Amino acid sequence: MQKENLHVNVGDLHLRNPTLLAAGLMGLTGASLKRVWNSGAGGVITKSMSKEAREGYLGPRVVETPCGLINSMGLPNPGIESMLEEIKIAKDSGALVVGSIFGNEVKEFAELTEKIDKVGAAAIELNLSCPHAEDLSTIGQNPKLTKKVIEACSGSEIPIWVKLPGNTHISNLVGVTKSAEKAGADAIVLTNTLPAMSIDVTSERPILGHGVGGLSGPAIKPIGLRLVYEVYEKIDIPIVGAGGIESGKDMIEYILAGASAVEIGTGMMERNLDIFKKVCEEASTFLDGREVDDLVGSAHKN
Ligand code: RRO
Repeated sequence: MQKENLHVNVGDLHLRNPTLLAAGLMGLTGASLKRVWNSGAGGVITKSMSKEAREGYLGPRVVETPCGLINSMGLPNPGIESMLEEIKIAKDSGALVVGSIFGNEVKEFAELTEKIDKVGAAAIELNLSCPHAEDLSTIGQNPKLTKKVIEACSGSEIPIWVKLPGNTHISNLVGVTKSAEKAGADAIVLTNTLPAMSIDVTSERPILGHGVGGLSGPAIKPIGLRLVYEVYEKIDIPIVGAGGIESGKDMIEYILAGASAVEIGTGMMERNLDIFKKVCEEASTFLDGREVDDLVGSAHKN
């Protein structure tokens, strides 16, 4: 049962509650997307998809830290054509599906957008921020390139969300978000995982096969929160928050900072798939009858 006071809008897109499955976990098959939707998420985001299949990096691909995970998956996915079938399966179960994509060049983003649009996804998330994907990592740090990618995708009928990196100086990040807004983006997603690493003292080598990866989980919540807070004051399009959300209180903090909705990924390790329902129940108790929509950005009030 979805609580009425948790309904939110990210621009024109209505969500039954503010929790979304973050791109990366459980997002490769229709069955897993459907499972997360049936567990109570307000929407589910696919693993980032590319034109051609990718194997990903050599393992180990994930390492645990005291307050989060570091991953360097290497963007593994079976390619857009087979992912379209998975999206259809998830959609047929009633799920609200957001398609996350990345391209090797601007043209590829446009091609992928067209395909996601046609399959009936609710929105597209342009992943401009994988923290360990060489050239791809830097698109979201470059206002001109970000604008180019968004403009190339502007033929889309469905909203375009832009997932940006959190490891950019705030003045640059604000520049990128303004550029994205100008280019027609419908929402900004902050933040992807943050570049990090772990070293094994016995072998005296990095633990991850790729060396460096992206840190997620509670360690990055205060960083994500601050980015949402600072960017909220500078742009007029909605923000989707991501980074370390594990409880209703975490979600409310992001909403007060200025997020209209939040993405949850690593939190599933702690609280399993129940996390979406639990976060909603906890937030609803806290709201005590108030509408969550009314709290967006409230921390900015004098
Ligand atoms: O697949 C990955 O290694 C990955 C991606 Br695409 C991303 O956007 N963020 C991340 O932490 N890992």
